[in-house]
Amino acid sequence: MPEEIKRVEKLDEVVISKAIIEGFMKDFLNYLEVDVAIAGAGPAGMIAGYFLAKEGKKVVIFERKLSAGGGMWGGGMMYNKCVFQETSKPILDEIGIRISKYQEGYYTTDSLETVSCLCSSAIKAGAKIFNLISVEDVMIRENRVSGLVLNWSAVSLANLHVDPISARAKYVVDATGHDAEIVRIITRKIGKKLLTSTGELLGEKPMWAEVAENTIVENTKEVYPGLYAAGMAANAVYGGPRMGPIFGGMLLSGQRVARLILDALG
Ligand code: 48H
Repeated sequence: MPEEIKRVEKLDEVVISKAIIEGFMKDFLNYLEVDVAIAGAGPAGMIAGYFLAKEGKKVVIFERKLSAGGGMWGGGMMYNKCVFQETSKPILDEIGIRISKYQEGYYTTDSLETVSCLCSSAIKAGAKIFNLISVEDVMIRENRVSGLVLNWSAVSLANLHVDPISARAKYVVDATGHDAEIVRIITRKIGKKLLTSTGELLGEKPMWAEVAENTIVENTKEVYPGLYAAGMAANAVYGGPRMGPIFGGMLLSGQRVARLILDALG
């Protein structure tokens, strides 16, 4: 006997449209004033969002692309496996990402499972991720970053001249990856004011996985009052090397930035 197909009584396209618009507007308005605003939903940004939201902080992540996950989807050279080292294992376990031991000290995960678990955990902990929105500037008050300036990514892609809007935050995290886009805005607009040895961005150095994975955690700190760098952006700011397709440092860096900001928030 074929199973009876249940029919939905009524479906109105305009109600569907209103549900989307009203729901989105409610969220967007709610997240224009937050404890922490994070630029970039790569692994570092999402895990930072997770640990901050888990402690009850109001956190928003703005991601330029359609999908969250940054450089994780493609593993190494499109072989969709991510490698993690021992020190990052407790975070993978907490998030519920399944790992395979490759050899002593080296673990692999499925990159799609890794991204989807990070994204789901951040959102379920209470962090709000807005995709398709680019951070194009910062707000500065009394020599301190006080928020982000936002526009639809489609605006810059179409090269349209449309002014942005702003979101206020007690703390901002640059988790935009190799380009450290938010930190670069500071040097471009107000000069050599970064908390680095030269006041400028020191630039990412060539590949050295072992050094990079350690320095990335040390380099996760305040870059300018109110602005922290996490993930690959931290090594770009403080002159650390790249590490290739090993991702433990991204999670440890995201966890560290969350801890630093939690301390600062008190
Ligand atoms: C909104 C933006 C903006 C902007 C960029 O690149 P990511 O994955 O960054 P991390 O630091 O979380 O992880 C780095 C890792 O993926 C990696 O590249 C590694 C380990 N490389 C080693 C090596 O040797 O190559 O994610 C950054 C995210 C992306 O999703 C961007 O789209 C987004 O930030 N983003 N979002 N406004 N201005 N700029």
